[in-house]
Amino acid sequence: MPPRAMTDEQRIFFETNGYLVFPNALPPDHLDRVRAAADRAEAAWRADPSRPGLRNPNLEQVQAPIEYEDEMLALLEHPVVFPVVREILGDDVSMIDNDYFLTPPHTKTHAHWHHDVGMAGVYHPRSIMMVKVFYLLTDVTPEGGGTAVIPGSHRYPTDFRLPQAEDPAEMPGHVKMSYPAGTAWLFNGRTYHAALHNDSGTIRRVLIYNYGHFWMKPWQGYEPSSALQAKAQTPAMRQLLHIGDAYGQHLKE
Ligand SMILES: O=C(O)CCC(=O)C(=O)O
Repeated sequence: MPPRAMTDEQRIFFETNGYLVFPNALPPDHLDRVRAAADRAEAAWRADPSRPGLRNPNLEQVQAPIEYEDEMLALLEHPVVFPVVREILGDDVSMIDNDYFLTPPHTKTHAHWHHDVGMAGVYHPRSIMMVKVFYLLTDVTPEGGGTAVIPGSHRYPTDFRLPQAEDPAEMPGHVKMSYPAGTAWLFNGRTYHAALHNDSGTIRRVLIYNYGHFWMKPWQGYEPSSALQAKAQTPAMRQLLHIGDAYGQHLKE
């Protein structure tokens, strides 16, 4: 059993709001390394249009960046953020999907209000099924195309009627996750969220790591390759990359 990762303040904030912010999760030297790796991944992705990911005017998606760069793979096990993800989800934590999103300047939203946990056939309104972590690689200003969340919406009943908003920024009660580069933040996958319009002149760059339980399959297109699995050096990384028996797998230390 590892030592508790979350402070009482974090536990109460997360339970109440459904999200949590980690200022300076990537200090300047780490941020430089991750940005350099992200640039290399982006260049490889642009050079080969057969590589997976959206190439839309309002979203460019380098799909599964952990397959491109060890620096991206290592972030799955971020020394501060991952222990918190594990504490929230439990010892059977695993990777569901991972992306590098680039939101071009002066573009409309690519994602209206939604939450991530809509699996049919499972009644799970109070279970935490997924936790999604965002690492900001650029400063995200309030008008810079960042994510917005509705605090506390992870507790909405499953039939909750969300107001319709043409512009996601018209949603009552939302908060904008605009923070400096190097910030990480996460949410309970049931928290309603949207991408806001990018009304700024700069690209938003963000890495997104989604975690669930080991018995859940990775999202299609994010199944770790055998080359990636061969890189797993720690029990946590093996579990994150879906190495093990489907049932009974959990971290012990
Ligand atoms: O680009 C964003 O900030 C929104 C991402 C999103 O909606 C998602 O990952 O489910």
